[in-house]
Amino acid sequence: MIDLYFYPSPNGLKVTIMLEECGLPYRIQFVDITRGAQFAPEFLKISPNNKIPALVDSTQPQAPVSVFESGAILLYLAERTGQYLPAGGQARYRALQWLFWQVGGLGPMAGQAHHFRAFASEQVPYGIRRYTDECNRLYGVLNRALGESEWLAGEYSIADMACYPWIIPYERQGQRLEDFPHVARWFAAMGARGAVQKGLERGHEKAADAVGHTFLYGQTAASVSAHNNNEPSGDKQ
Ligand SMILES: N[C@@H](CCC(=O)N[C@@H](CS)C(=O)NCC(=O)O)C(=O)O
Repeated sequence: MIDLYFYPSPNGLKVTIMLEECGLPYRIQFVDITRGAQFAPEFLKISPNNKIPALVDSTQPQAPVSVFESGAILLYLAERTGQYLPAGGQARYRALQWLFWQVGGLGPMAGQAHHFRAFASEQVPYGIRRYTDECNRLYGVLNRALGESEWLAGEYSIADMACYPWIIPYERQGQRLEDFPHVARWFAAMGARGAVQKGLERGHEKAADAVGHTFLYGQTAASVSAHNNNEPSGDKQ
C-alpha cells in the first residue's frame, strides 16, 4: 500500500491529484500540522523537515520507499508509473524545469503572500507589497508559457499538477485571473479533469486558527527541537 502523509494544503493536494491521475491505490495518513502532529518523532523519521507531504510506498519488492518533498514525490510517482513525465530528452527537462520552478518559486512566494496578506500577526506593508508583486510577476511568467502551449510542458504533466493547487487561492495572493487569460484557460481545463476534482476532494484547506499559529509560525531550530524532545502534538511551542 502507498501511505500519503497529508494535510489538505496546496503541497498535499498536488500529490493526491497525481495519485488520482495514476489510479494508484493509496491510504491517507492525516497529519494535523495546525496541532503539531508534524513534530511527532515517528513522522520526523519520514519527513525530517517537519512538513507534509511525505509518502511511504510499501509495495516495492526490495524494501519500502520513503520520500518527502512534494516535487520528489511527484517525480517518484511519475517514474514508478511511467506517466505524466516524458521519458527523456528535451521534453523531460521541459517538465522538470517547470516542476522546479513551482517548488522553488511559485510555492514559496505564494506562501509568503498568503502569510503577509492573511495570517501575519501584524500588518507589514513592505512584505505584502513584495510578495504580492512577486506573485504577480510569476503569474506573468506562467501566462506567457501557457500562451505558447496547452500545458506547461507541452503534454499534461506533473508540472501542471504541481502548479494548480497554488493558483486555486489566487485571490489570497492578490491576483486576478482576468489579468492572465492563458492562466485562466489552463485553470479551467485543470478544474474540469475528473482526477483533479477527486484529488481536491481529499480535503479543503483549513485556515490556521489561534492554536495553529503557535505551531506553524515562528518556528526556530530551538523551538522545533524542544518540541521533538518534550511535548506530544497539541502542546504550545
Ligand atoms: N518544500 C516543501 C514544502 C512543504 C510545506 O510547506 N508543507 C507545509 C504545508 S503546505 C507544512 O507541512 N507545514 C508545517 C510546518 O511548517 O510546520 C514541499 O514542497 O513539500
